[in-house]
Amino acid sequence: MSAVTEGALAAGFPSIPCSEECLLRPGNTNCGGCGMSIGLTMLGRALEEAGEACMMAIPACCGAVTAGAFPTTSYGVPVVNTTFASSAAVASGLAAIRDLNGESGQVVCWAGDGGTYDIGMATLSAAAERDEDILYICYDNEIYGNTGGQRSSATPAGARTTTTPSGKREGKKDIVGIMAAHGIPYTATLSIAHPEDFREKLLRAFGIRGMRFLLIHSPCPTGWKSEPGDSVALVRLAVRSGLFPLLEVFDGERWRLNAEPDGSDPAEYFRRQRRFRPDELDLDAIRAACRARHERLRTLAATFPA
Ligand SMILES: Cc1ncc(C[n+]2csc(CCOP(=O)(O)OP(=O)(O)O)c2C)c(N)n1
Ligand code: SF4
Ligand SMILES: [Mg+2]
Repeated sequence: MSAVTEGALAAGFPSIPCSEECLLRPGNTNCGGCGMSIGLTMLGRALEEAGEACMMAIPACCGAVTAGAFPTTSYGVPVVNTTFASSAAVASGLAAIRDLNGESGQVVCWAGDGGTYDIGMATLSAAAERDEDILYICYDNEIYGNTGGQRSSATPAGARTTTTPSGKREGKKDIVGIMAAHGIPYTATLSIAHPEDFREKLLRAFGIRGMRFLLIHSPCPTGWKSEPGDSVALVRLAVRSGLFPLLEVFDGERWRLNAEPDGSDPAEYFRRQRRFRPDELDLDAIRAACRARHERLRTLAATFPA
């Protein structure tokens, strides 16, 4: 733990008001069009709106590099950089210290898909099982972005990465189903293309005690081989075509679907990213899978409503 973090912990939660000091400062080194940057900015605004202090635990990922070189930082809140495997455990410890000190505020674990779906899964599952009072947010760019774009278990089938040069064979792991199966108070998916829904879910999550898990679909122009200016349009298309459903699960039992596909063709989503070869994809099977997934979610939401 760094001297800065120790000092921040000793002094209690930060007194930095978000109105003067935003969570993600300008001038950071994130790529243009990075969905993570937009997600962090939206998180900062929601914290400001709710008047919530915040401390973050960030494992190895692009979000860790965002901080920059000590003693400067691009974050306006205290951050503990953790190993991949320990981020949810470190966040649990920060929450325990917060509670022992009688402090308030959000302990946010901000992690990539590699750190969530793969390497941090053991401590994430353990924190969920203990129902730790932390807000775990996974920004899912569907690759190990920071190390040049290797496949993770969040990489969709067909995507070319440095370790799947002919396209990944397996589909995405169902992380939402896995987290909901822990019975945690709140699980939700968010898109930076749906800012009102994004804001509402963050505010809802702040108001819930216990383990909360949010999954953000996070475009990565560098790894997706897409145009930076296309980032928001791409993830909007993912929601509209049914590739990335927006949903909430309460206590692992009650389901709510927040958006219906509008008939947009997933083919357009694949066409605009050079990580895919649309002619090699079975688009009819993908369309059918999207329809089937939404049918199942509609049934869950109707049978077990939130
Ligand atoms: C145990 C361990 N293995 C590998 C690395 C190297 N490493 C650092 S960041 C990273 C990629 C992280 O991917 P993800 O969690 O998806 O975040 P992203 O980089 O995409 O933002 C890797 C493999 C590491 N720091 N620790
Ligand atoms: S590599 Fe991707 S996730 Fe990382 S900073 Fe660049 S755009 Fe963002
Ligand atoms: Mg990633």
